Amino acid sequence: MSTLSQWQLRAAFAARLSKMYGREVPAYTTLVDVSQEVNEDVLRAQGADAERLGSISRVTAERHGAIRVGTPRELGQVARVFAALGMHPVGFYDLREAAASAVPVVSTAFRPVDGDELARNPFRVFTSMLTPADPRFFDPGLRARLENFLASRELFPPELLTLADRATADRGLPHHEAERFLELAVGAFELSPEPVDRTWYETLERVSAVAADIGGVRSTHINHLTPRVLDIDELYRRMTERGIEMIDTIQGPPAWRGPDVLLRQTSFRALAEPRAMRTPDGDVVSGALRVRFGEVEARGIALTRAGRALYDKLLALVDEESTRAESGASRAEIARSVWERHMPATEEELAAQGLAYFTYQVAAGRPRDDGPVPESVSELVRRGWVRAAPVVYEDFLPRSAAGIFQSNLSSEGTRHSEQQGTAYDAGWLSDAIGREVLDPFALYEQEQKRSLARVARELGVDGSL
Ligand code: OOG
Ligand code: NI
Repeated sequence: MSTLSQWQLRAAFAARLSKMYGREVPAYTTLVDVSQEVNEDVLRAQGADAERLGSISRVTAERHGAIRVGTPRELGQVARVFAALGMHPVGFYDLREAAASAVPVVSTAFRPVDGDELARNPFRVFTSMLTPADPRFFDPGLRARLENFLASRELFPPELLTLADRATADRGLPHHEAERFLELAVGAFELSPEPVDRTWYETLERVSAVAADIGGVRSTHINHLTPRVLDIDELYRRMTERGIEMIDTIQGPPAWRGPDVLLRQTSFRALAEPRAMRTPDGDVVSGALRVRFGEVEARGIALTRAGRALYDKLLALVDEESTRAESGASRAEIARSVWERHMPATEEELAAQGLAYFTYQVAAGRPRDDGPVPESVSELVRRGWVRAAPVVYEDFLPRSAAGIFQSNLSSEGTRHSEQQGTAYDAGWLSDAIGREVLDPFALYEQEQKRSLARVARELGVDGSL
């Protein structure tokens, strides 16, 4: 009897989720189709260069999803389901701080962590948890009602969790159990037909549309599923041409002449979806909610801590120059000019200044000079002994994430900023879910270091590079 390994489960889960979401939100299918057209065109125009940040088969299958849960307990259960798929919590994002309007959540991303696993299938899920204890959003009365409501619901059937734990322990599942596991896992993220209690939903909506989406219903659902595209500016143009109204910006780094770094994302608001509503008299009526949307992203090179600090500094500079904006230049134009002044414009410069991560490999057929082996990485690369390949950014950006949340909300919500927020951090999150939330920088660095150790070994260099 055949067994599905964890990556096979992950790939199957991502594919089935995609099929389900396409049924639920047809505009998602359009987005996937247009992304694929753009990717094929880029591949045709650029050849092998188009695959520097991932093979075309990886990029074509690549998706991230977003889900939202209410409690540490639910987050712990999500972590068990994703652990079965070889996905681990990486990074801590505090979206309560990252935007002007109210987003009462903290988040992490579940994803594969090692290179081979990412190459097989890089499926990741941005996962947010509501923060009812934060007094800036919830007064004590509402907090208590919300926590009671959340404690009484069950998002994941026990059978799903049992199968998940078995898959984790055995690193896979036999065929028929895999089938059952996938069915239950996809089902857990489907939109529920159960009527929504309208009064309760609206009470939470006054605080935040995200709070209502999470805590106003008795189930969870996938919020969006995001394909990866190789040219997001072109994608944006083609979607707009098709009459799909995109949000007015592409979040993240600007389009510019230098290397693509980190992550660029854009989105559109999905249409309202019919949802059954229960009125205060107990009648069930048809209503509509507009909470889900479409998003697309382009991924670039992972930046080091120093590179990220530079990115954050440039973001602040763009903000500052945009508020001054005497010239009437658009934010995108200002961003491009800021980047051209301050961001190194080649991969070599990014590497030399320690701003981005690369893996290194001894070049096949390198020039056979008789001199001693160069001792620095940059010299090895310059003289053709070693080749550098950029490490792709596998994570998210808090400011962009908050922008994505925000641009798709119909109301601003309320946040009482005079109050002190509850403190959450990666350590708190690790304790809450009973698993270590990994540091993304450490993961990239480890990959770079491993490749350098291999190069040193192959070239017979003493010590490390
Ligand atoms: C998550 C928003 C963040 C991204 O790609 O940055 C996100 C959500 O809406 O639940 O998905
Ligand atoms: Ni997203």
